[in-house]
Amino acid sequence: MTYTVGHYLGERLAQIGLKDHFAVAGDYNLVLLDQLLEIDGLRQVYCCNELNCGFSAEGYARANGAGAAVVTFSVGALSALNAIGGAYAENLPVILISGAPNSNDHGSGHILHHTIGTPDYSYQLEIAKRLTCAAVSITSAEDAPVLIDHAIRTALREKKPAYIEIACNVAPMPCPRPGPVGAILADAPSDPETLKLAVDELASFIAARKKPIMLVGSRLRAAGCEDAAIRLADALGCAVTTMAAAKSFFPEDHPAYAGTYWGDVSSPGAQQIFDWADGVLCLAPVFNDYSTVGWTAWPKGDNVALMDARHIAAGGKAFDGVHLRDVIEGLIDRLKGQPKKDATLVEYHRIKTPEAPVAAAEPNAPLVRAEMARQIQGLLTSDTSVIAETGDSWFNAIQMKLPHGARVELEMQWGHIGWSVPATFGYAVAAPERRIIAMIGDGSFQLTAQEVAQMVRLKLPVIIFLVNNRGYTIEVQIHDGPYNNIKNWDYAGLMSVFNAEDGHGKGFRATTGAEMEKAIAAAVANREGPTLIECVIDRDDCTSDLISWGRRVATANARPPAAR
Ligand code: DPX
Ligand code: MG
Repeated sequence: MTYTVGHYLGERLAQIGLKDHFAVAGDYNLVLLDQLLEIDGLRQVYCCNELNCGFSAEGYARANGAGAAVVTFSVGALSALNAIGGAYAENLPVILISGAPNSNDHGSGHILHHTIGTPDYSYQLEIAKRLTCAAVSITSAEDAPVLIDHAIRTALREKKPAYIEIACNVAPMPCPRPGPVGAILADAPSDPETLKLAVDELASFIAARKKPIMLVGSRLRAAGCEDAAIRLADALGCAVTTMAAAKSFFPEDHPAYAGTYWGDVSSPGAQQIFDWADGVLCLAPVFNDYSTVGWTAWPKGDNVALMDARHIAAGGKAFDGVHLRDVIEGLIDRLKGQPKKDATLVEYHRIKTPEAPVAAAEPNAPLVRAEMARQIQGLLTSDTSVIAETGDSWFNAIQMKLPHGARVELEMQWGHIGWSVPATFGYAVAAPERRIIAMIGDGSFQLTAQEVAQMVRLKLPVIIFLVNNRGYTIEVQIHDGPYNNIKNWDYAGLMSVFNAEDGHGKGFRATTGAEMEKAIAAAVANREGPTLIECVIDRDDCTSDLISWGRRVATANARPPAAR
């Protein structure tokens, strides 16, 4: 058998740990898909459309570390690029692979189908360059290995998406086999001198403070430092808060865990202890309008040390070219034998008011949000992953108490409604051993609903809580108008459409606590496919956090233009 460019790409994907890749067929990628099918241990998984294909790969990357989506030129790739923007925002190495025009057509003056109708096909590559950390176009087999390796290596290092387009006639061309995977995994080490200086600075930052606190940020996973953060917390002894988008990046059963710090919508006691601290170690944070609650809670100034994946800023100094994990290890080493700086943890336990468990609602009373959240909370186990969509599902998920090992996935930087359906599909493909729960609003679901059919196809026992509150409730709280009302669907009924003649998905509508409980029992028992539970609640029945946060974000959005 001739070894080809397509094989090279497929083998590299398998080498970096991909067992699956997501695809939508089109004539520019068919031959490439044939080549990829020939790679041992690499399954081809199909999606209903390219936006979903990109988000499926993004969800897969959340569970597996990296993902790949294969699409056709322009009509496919331009849709997938939205999800690639999301992967960039969310720090996930997703490789977008697009079939491309025949190499002989590039520069020929030919006008081709699926293009904008001009003979210049470079526009897709140009767009991809803005949304990825590496974008390459392969029009000859000779150049393929170096270009493929460059794109994949850069994505893995930067934890950002990359783009590879392959001319449709080049995919089956002969190509050498790839070498050891180490060639694309190897990373430049921290600069030892800078590392020492950065650790010195952070050690004196801590030494000069009596009440330090840690803040775990949403880039911590991408920095590969979740375990290191736990050891740093143990070494310091202080309280640890997490940012909303970093939910589950620090174990909530850890004795130092002090809840979600999110300005006015922090979990009980977290804002008070954060404000009481005299120094904050921010681990890989992202401070945007959402995470700072409309710029009202933005930790900055002399008492803040920023510890990013490759960059440290503390005490008015900046250090580049160091890996966060090396910095943390160095710091832990310095803290050895020193008394614990546990003031914030001690104080947190003093001020925290014990939360009363939510009482079960009257079983036959109309379903309310609090009862819905209570029942979902009851489903969480140490092998559960909750994928929570933009909307009040964010706030419901952030308020959950996570048992050790439970994970929450949020897309708070990109915030594309509809993300969670394909992302849940991709996540479930990557982690079939976990209990996977999706929480999705009705408005969001309408964007990407068809991907539930792929969960049916692959018999994935995902549980979807579809919140039917008849509209865009988060938008209602920020700024209401007729555009926030949506056409109602028979969401539970959709499952029979997706099942068709051979599926085993189940759909239920819950209008009371008792109905929801019954539906959950059936969902847990259904191992042959997804179960969608449509939870019917009132249009204004949302978390109080959403109302407070929404008001602050709306105020930030409404700032008038500055005078010139
Ligand atoms: C929009 C949002 O029903 O959830 O809990 O009812 O709000 P809630 P739904 O899924 O509604 C979501 C809706 C319309 N955001 O409230 S958050 C604007 C928006 C976006 N992404 C895309 N288009 C519009 N975030 C792709
Ligand atoms: Mg809604």
